[in-house]
Amino acid sequence: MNKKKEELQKNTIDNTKKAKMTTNQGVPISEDEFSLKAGERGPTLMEDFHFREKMTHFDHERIPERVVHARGFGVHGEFQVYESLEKYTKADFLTDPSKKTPVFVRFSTVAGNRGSMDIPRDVRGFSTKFYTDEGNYDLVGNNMPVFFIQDAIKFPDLVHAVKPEPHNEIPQAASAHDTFWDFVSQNTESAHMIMWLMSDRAIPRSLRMMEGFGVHTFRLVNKEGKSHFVKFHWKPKLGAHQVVWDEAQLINGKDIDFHRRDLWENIDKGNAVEFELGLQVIPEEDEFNMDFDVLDPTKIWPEEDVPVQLVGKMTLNQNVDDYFAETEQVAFHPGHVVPGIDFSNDPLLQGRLFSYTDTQLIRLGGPNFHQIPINRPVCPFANNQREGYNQMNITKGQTSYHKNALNDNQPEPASPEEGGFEHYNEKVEGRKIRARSESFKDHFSQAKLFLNSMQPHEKQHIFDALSFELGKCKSMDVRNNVLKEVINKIDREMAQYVADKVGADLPEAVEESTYDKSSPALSMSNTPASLETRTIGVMITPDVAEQTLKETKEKFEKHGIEVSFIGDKIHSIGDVRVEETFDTVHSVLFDAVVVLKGKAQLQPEAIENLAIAFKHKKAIGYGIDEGDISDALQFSLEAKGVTDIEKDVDQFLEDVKAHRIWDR
Ligand code: HDE
Repeated sequence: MNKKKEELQKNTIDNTKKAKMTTNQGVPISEDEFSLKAGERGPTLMEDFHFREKMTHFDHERIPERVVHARGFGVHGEFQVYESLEKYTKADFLTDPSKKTPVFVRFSTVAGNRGSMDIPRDVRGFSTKFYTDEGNYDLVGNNMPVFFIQDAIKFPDLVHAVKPEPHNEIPQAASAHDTFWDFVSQNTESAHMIMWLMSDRAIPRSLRMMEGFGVHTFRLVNKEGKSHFVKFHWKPKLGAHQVVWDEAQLINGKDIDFHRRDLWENIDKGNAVEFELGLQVIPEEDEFNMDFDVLDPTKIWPEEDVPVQLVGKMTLNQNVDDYFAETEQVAFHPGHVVPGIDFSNDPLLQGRLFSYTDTQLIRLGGPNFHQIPINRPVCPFANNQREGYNQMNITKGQTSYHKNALNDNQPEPASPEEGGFEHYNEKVEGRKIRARSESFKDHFSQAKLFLNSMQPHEKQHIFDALSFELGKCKSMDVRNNVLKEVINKIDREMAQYVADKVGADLPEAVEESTYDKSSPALSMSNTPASLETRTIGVMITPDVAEQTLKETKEKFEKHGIEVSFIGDKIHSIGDVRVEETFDTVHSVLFDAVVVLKGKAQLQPEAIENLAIAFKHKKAIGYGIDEGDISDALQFSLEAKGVTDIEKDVDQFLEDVKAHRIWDR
């Protein structure tokens, strides 16, 4: 148990243990079925304190959901740095390789409500709270390294545009509507982020299989006071993988909880979920050596120019005990930093530094939200901030001010040498001005860089996603504006394709971005691939032999693959359980499918599931005891990625590992 989990025990109540039911005042309850009435058929009495308490609590059980990132899922884990990073930072958790720092991570979608589906086309939040010995450090990032806007003052506008439209609250958890695309056409700084959002990064296969990014440029400051600019990355051990858009839409219907279930179950089974922390570091003196402004959050530092150094590993390994108490009440803030980590002047980051505490005040009901168990640091803390709603601490002493002579100035600030936080001593000078720096003006080069870096199938997915999204817009003006102001300026071929698809005007050829660099690290095709924790749905006819089932299971499970048998009903064949049917699952819920046929004919649902798996470019395996299936199927057994698993299971496994047969 890590230090934070241990600390949480103080507030953990185990109702699964034999416990007598009481009121919140601790009074034992003799009966919990009937309210207190004047006569069996009479009115309920006001004096029924048990009824009143139970109902009042229920009436007040909801708190406001987060204004963005409302739907989230949290897990515990720990982080360990590989080697001391003291040349860059004095942060204790980044300089002591023997230290295991507890973490709590909350993954989220951005636009949808708390009850929305797991795979809309959306950005994913990736927030990490490190409970360090020097206080909590929050890395509140996303699964995309850039953002839509360059200045925080535009955030309410962006969010109002992407959220359901205010007059009818349609659509839920989707950017495919007029107000969002209108915003994009009027705010072309979003061009680069739009490429990410239209790419497969926006529909991850699993929360365990996506990258994370701190987005902004931050600072690392070492003991000597020297500062480096830094970009933070999380690299998933399993690589970054996606589903396809048609599949995502089906999954959202078949299993709205697809991502959280995947994470919960994998952690529950003891499959460690691992991410490596990566740093891109440049010395402060190199601030002006890039062909963009390092303060601009719509720009990446191409990994080929500034390599990502992998400096530590985060292992997520424990589920929460109580979703509300932990995941819903956790309060992240990019301003929660520790000595050795500091901010840059990125105007988006600067605005975030205000917003996050402000939002917790309304969401968690007052200034003492840091005392909620999940938010409490694991190191000692002391100051003069007493009172306020929901004060949980009883602080001794007559004085609650500094300086004082009555209590010897306790609690006393620590000097930087003693570990006190010292803001980086940056020189700042300027006139007050509402303006954007000229150096933020280039909106299209890196959008083009991203497109240049895609494999053909990835590029096609972007074109198709744009066609879907603009096709959903009702306003012709919006479609035309996006094409003219954004798409056409990034890439002519993309403009031609989309204009044709959505019946919009093809804008006149303009000087599109001529940026010809590419960055292979941006393509998801270049991330690690693995068989571990992959899922295979094995569809069977009712007469398949027990032995065949056992052998098939064995064949896959030895590679860490999870096998589910899907039959006409839930039953046992010998010792083997057929736990799923076509009522309970679908091929979209698996990475790959296999069909095992005995004498009996394939069910129509199996044929349909296979066709959909084929369409979604999944590996398909088959094993036929008797007869033939080629006539029943809507694709050829000779097609790429369709394999007889009795003859060539290795080929099938290769295809599963490759995730999809993109060139089928
Ligand atoms: Fe957030 N963001 N954000 N954001 N954000 C919130 O804080 C905000 C931005 C991110 O799991 C809110 O506690 C502003 C960028 C994540 O609990 C709110 C701006 C990035 C989460 C807020 C941004 C993020 C939030 C809503 C523009 C990636 C979920 C609830 C200046 C680096 C945290 C809350 C969790 C949540 C404001 C832009 C990531 C309103 C004003 C850029 C992962 O405070």
